Amino acid sequence: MASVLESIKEKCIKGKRVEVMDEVKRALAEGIDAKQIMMEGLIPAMSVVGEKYSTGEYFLPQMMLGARAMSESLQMLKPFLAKGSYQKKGKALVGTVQGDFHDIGKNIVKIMLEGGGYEVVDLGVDVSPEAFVEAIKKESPQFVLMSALITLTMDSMRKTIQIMDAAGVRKQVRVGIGGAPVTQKFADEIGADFYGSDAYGCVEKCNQLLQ
Ligand code: B12
Repeated sequence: MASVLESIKEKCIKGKRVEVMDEVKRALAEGIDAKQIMMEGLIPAMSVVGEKYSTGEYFLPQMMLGARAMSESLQMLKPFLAKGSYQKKGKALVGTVQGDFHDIGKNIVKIMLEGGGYEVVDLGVDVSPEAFVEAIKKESPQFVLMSALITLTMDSMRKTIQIMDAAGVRKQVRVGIGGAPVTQKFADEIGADFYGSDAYGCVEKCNQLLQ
């Protein structure tokens, strides 16, 4: 019989939202850690959905069903993932860059940071470079964290750093970037302070930089 984590993955790939949520509840009731449910059930499902879309087996509606099952399950896991320290260590702005509407990864980064004791201001998706700059002036964060899932929108990260520089706010903050197509090489190229391949790594990098 398939394990509950395999079942979550399979049902999420098929976009069966209600069934995925039932299985997530079952996993929690069995005492499986929320982080494990996310890392071994939901996130791998999104990779398979992406592969199926790339090969033409899935079209946009199927990709949307998978994403909805993932997002709603994430909401359910949020209280378990974010139950960390409540003493705020610092403030971070998070946002998906201009032209890009993918927000699942950005939302996980936000939840993990909150669980790690950070105050997070979520700018949402399709955030213009100017909106990042305005928010830095208004919120005075220590970190600006940008997410991109589309190769073409990675260039918005470069533009955002350039506009932060021109507005004289670049040195006030540490800039972290991530998202599936982003790499350390790209982070070096555009002058970001760090790259993170996952949300846990992001919290660790922020902690290191605060020291
Ligand atoms: C779900 C999904 C969608 C959903 C998005 C729902 C939502 N609310 O986000 C929907 C169906 C709406 C969608 C739409 C589109 N999508 Co889409 N989508 C995906 C899919 C399948 C999964 C993405 C995802 O959520 N992954 C799971 C999360 C958890 O992973 P993640 O985002 O990478 O985040 C993790 C890390 O990267 C990291 N991280 C993320 N951000 C940050 C930030 C920082 C600072 C740090 C440190 C770390 C970090 O931490 C996260 C957790 O550990 C991917 C395939 C894939 N393999 O990525 C395609 C994919 C990204 N989409 C793609 C495309 C083309 C599109 C569309 C243009 C399709 C269309 N024709 O309309 C539109 C985009 C419109 C737009 N302008 O944004 C392509 C992009 C191709 C490319 N390389 O440019 C992909 C790769 C599919 C494919 N194989 O072709 N999509």
